[in-house]
Amino acid sequence: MLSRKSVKWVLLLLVISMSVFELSSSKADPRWAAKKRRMREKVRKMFYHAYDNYMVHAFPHDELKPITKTFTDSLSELGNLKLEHLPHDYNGSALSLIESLSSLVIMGNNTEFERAVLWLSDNLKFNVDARINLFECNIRVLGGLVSAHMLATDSTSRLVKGAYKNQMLSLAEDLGRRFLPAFNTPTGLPYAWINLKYGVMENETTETSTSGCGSLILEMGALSRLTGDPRYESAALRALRKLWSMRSSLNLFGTTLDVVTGEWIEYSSGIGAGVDSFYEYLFKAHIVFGKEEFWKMFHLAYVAVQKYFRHGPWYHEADMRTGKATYWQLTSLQAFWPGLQVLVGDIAAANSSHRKFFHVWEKFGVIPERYLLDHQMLHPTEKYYPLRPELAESTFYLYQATKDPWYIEVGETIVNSLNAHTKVEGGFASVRDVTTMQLEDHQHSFFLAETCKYLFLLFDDSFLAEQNYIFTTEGHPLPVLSAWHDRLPEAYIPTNWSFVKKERLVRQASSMSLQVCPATTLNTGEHGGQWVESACHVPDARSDHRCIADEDCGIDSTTCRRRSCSIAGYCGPWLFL
Ligand code: DMJ
Repeated sequence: MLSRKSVKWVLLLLVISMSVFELSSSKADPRWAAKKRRMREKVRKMFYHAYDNYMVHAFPHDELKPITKTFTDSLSELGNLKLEHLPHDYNGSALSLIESLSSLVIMGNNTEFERAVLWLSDNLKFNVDARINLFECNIRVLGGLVSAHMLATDSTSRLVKGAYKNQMLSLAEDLGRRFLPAFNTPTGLPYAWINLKYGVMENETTETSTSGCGSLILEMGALSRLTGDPRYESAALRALRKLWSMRSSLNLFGTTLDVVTGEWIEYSSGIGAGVDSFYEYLFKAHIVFGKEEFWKMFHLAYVAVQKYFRHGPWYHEADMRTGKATYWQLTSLQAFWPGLQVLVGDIAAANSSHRKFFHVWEKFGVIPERYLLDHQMLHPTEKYYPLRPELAESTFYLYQATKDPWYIEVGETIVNSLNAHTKVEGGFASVRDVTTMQLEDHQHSFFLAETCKYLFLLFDDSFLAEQNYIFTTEGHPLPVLSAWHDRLPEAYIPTNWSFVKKERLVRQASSMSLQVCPATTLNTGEHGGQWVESACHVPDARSDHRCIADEDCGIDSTTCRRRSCSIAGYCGPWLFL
């Protein structure tokens, strides 16, 4: 099994591989550098086309309708498929502006960031009679505000002196307080819906999703750390622990459940809709809060996903009780998974799945919401593409880990498709049907929060130079702070990696050949320093490859994966191979 020690290695290797390629590959090549600059400017233009149109035609309402150049107050509609209990007197919460805050900072527009922060400080109110989806409001609004607060108060003096008096945090706290009644259930699992003014409504549905109650910990945890009020983190943690206790003997979860009885409703699940960010937050919470508990949960859950859902590079759904495959479907949300795998260090697996998702993008020009793998056809009612970010997100992570210029080309294809198929005079429109490219009058806020941000970061990651960040599931950066960790594991501290600096590093083959290990030229090589060796390679403790425990085995030089000790006592390939 992959031990705690192994994950340290995996993370260590990931960061090494990032630094290795930073020194050696496309960045150093002037043609790629010029292309990246050109593409960065293209993405910046896309962002401002979306943002400016929102500000002109929709602000302070929630989202832009780019075709009719009007607005929708969609915060109350998010996740509300049947559009039930819609408010009569709700005029929006400037959702797209909140979602744009961290993107503005990443693109270096501090003036607009400040303007937005000051406007929100004076005008945003949560005391509104609107029934909202806890998960959506948490990732978009609470996450947007908490992240903006941290960006406003870091050491870079982004805001004019004296202009900021923690208003984003006060707003976040006000919102967080309004979330708390949702957790008042016999199980501690929160209701999926809450009225911001009146709390949980009478006869409210008790059905929620796994991601709905399992991916609140980053935003609510950060809110507690920032305010000193432990209630937010405790509520999210209690819900997460309850959810964890509901796993099957195979360490699998369902997709929907009842918050009052604590029983599963839908036993089938995968890594897409209704579950995706649950896995993501187990791992990211481990990085942000340094808790061993999150790692242990993630590890077991990840192994179960790889065991029961994975079919080559594809992921299907399975019944949590039996592990038997249920639905063989590709969904566009699944495309985030390779990005998470990069963070974990499972880069070869990430690369092969990402490649498949990209092929689907190439085939249709964008990614359809659902594709039936067993029938090789589009789902009859889910042929849409609502400007989702997941493929761009994974492309960004894979480029960070490998610095392989192939991912720059992938990004270029994504940018070109978005401009060719979804750009209209009044912004960017969702695709209703990928077979006809007929458009729909909706620019989702995550286009500003995530799609444009990840594309920008793919071509220009200077924002990441001084500080480590974890991006929430909505793409809002939270700095990784040692003060938030119980104990910062030594392997995470870059100053301990002196051996990396000594070596002259060169780039290896393109990931098109599936060789994704960063390479290093060692001075001891037979051709005077030309011997190319993987920088991931850590030899086994004994040269005969015998072992007693996983710790005796090093890192495989071609897959960059931790080797494990077999029952027969030999170091072999890593568990996930
Ligand atoms: C975003 O709101 C978040 O990434 C969420 O976790 C699921 N996906 C949408 C965008 O596709």
